Amino acid sequence: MTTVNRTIGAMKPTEMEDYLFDLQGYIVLRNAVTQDHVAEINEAAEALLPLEADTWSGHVHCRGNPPDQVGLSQIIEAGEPFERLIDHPSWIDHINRYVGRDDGLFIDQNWWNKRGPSGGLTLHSGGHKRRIRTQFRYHDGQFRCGQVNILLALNNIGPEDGPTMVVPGSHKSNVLHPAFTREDVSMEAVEDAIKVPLNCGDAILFVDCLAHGSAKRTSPGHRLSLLYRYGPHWGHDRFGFEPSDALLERLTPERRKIIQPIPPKRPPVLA
Ligand SMILES: O=C(O)CCC(=O)C(=O)O
Repeated sequence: MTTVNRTIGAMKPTEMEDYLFDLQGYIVLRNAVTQDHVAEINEAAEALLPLEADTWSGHVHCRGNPPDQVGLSQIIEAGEPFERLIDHPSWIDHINRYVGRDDGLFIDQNWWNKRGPSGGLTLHSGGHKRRIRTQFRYHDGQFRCGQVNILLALNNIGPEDGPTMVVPGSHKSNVLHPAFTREDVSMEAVEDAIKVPLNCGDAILFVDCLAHGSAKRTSPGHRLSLLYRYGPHWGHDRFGFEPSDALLERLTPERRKIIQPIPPKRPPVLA
């Protein structure tokens, strides 16, 4: 697998990254986030636990099957370490380029995920679906993708730790992957799906129409990751979550524009 090594900081997509993203539908950003920043993220997320499924801690919502499978939606509300990721210099130029700079950005889902043994995700997505929301598009020298995901590894995610798995190139497929027609769509059984192991602080950037999922974790302990899904500014939140007023007030103008690109337009409140 070709990956591009980088030092943390403002990084424009390289020609090779553009090539690989177009060809494979994903790239790996090594050392995207510092270990100190990762520690702050995990500490802030763990401080919200334990939570029962379908309960809230402030504006953060818990889903899954705690304590072993936990998804914290709207984790962006949990403090500055999450706000810093919105326009993180390790990927914001890539996101702008692959979503399409003229379109402006919106994050339509953000969550922190803790996954214990046997946790995994079956095969989903694939170019054949031709979904607009998650589409891959390149036209006249410009990428215009509907949803580009950053999945950040918050601990080491090796081959046995439930890594993300992808079918490289499947974002352009016209034909259904035969695995979709079988009952068992666990990723390990999907022909030509590959594991993408990540070290703590690495991120995989992928267009959501890439056929993907994740391997079952066979090692003890938990996989920790964070997912921000970026799309064009006219999108809306996948589950209907809305940013709190407090979050909107404390964000920088650049970050607020990505969290709420179009503020609601309402008549003035009369006294
Ligand atoms: O958790 C993973 O490794 C994959 C995430 C995923 O399937 C998704 O973003 O739809």
